[in-house]
Amino acid sequence: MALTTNRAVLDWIDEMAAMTQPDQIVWIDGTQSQIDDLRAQACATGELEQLNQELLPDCYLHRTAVNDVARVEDRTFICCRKQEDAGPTNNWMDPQEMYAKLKQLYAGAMKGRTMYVIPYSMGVVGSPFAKYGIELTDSIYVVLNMCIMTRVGQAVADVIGDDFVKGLHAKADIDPENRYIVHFPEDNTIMSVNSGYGGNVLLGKKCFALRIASYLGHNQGWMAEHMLILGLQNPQGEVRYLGAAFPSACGKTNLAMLIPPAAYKEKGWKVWCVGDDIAWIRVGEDGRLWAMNPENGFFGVAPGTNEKSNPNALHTTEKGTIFTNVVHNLDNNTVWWEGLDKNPPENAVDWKGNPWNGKTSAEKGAHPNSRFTAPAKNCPCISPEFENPKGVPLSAIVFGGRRAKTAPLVYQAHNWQHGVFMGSIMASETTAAAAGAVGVVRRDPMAMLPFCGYHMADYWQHWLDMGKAVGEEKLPKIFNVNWFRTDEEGNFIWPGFGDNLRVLEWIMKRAFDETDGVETPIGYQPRATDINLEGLDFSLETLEGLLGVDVDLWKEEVKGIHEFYQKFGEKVPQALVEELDALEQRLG
Ligand code: SAT
Ligand code: MN
Repeated sequence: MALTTNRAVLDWIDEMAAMTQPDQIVWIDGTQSQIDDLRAQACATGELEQLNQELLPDCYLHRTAVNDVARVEDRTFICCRKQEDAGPTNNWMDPQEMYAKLKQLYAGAMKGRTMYVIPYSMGVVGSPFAKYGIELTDSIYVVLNMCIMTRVGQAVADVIGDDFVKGLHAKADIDPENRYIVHFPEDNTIMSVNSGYGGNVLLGKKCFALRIASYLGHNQGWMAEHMLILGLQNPQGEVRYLGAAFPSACGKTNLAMLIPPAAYKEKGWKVWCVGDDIAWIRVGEDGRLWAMNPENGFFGVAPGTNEKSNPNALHTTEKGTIFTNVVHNLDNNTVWWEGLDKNPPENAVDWKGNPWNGKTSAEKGAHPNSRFTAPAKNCPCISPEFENPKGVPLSAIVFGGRRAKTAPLVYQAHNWQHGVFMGSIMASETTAAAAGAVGVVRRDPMAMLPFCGYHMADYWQHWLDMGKAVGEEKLPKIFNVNWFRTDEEGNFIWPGFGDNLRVLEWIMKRAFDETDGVETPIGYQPRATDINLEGLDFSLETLEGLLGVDVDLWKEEVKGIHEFYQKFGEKVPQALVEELDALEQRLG
């Protein structure tokens, strides 16, 4: 039974069904009995495996096809009418041409299968800042993941209007040669085919909440950003919020759920998680920037998550969680991944579905981009503001990436314009979150390179315009961090994880003018003695090294930025060109 009588919705579903020809159509109301039923069906076909219900209640395991384990940026398209609106960093094809191509791939793709209709909301249902979508999919795995990651069901169908985001997903043959993740921003439409992997198929996430939403935000005066949101509670009990943009698999989930080092915890410091991946940012009634998390769960990287690195994430995954491409421990029917503990199972199945012995196998058991999909409400440090439709006011924005050299532990922008420049020149080593080489430094402005739904230079201008609209007084202060500097042997120098709070403390003090900063060629920095090292075995000298700005490396960096900006030609905002010139001058 359809959950709505909305003609626009029903007509579109009819059209998609005529093309894909499913045997039946099932509406997803998100009720427990329906979810139980779908889980049972998926277990019967092997799509899911039920895990130990005593140790991991309501938890399931899924393995994707071996060729389908990450986002595919080279097969991701922004199809707007004019190519120049997509810009040089997006793949583009003429919308009519792309629709025609996809039509062939979707033709009869759901024959013998069920089409599930998922009405979902990004944001709290009914709130003025929520946006609605419908995803059609022939995958139960997608349905169950969407039921964790978004708000699904009748309540959404009741409020959905004509301007919903249309999303069509068909697994088809999981053929990598015919895999397409396509966005038609001018039509509010997303089409995904031949994949079953998270970022390619959970269409509410990167496709809607970043690519389509960034396009909408540009037109409507708000922002969709690849940012975690956290609240930092100080010993006075005051909670101050920041948003932080890091590329995929660079520790957003870990930072968002950080547990303070013992010396901080005793004094009353605490981190509250509002979101770990996506922030929608608007100008609030008080004229400040407010950020809300449109998602309802976490799609986090499993490897490296452990009792020490992120106990909150680990506890979040103890119930109601779907694990994808991790190790299946057959002795107790639980899961394992590299970096969980030092005790890999011997009687296990690896992410490819092959027998695996953690003691003797030379190969990794879990895929480096293996994931958990876990409900936000499970998180022990979920913010009391998580369900607040307006979100939280931002006092700071933090950019960061993985850089073995060049970028210091932390520095602060002179002002908003300089901060936008800092975001635009972000660079990071690539990770397993996307198909392709890992560990190559590439420019990833605001961590949005794979997610910006329009021309990147227009996006930078939008940041500058938002700054103008708000005014310097009320704007969050902008910072850059790098937890990933390495020594000669390639070891990380900074301990990271909970100790990152030591840097966040300085950031918040600066945001509230409670400490001074030292002027350097790239921005304001703390003195080594300004970072509290209490309870940490870390020398001031090493910290000085981490804060150091190597002028020669930075001159090289400037050359790279010039080259990068050239890609965008005349479109680079003049303000950013001026910032680059000023940086060059300060470096001498
Ligand atoms: O695979 S996702 O795009 O959902 C996660 C990520 O790469 O950030
Ligand atoms: Mn992400």
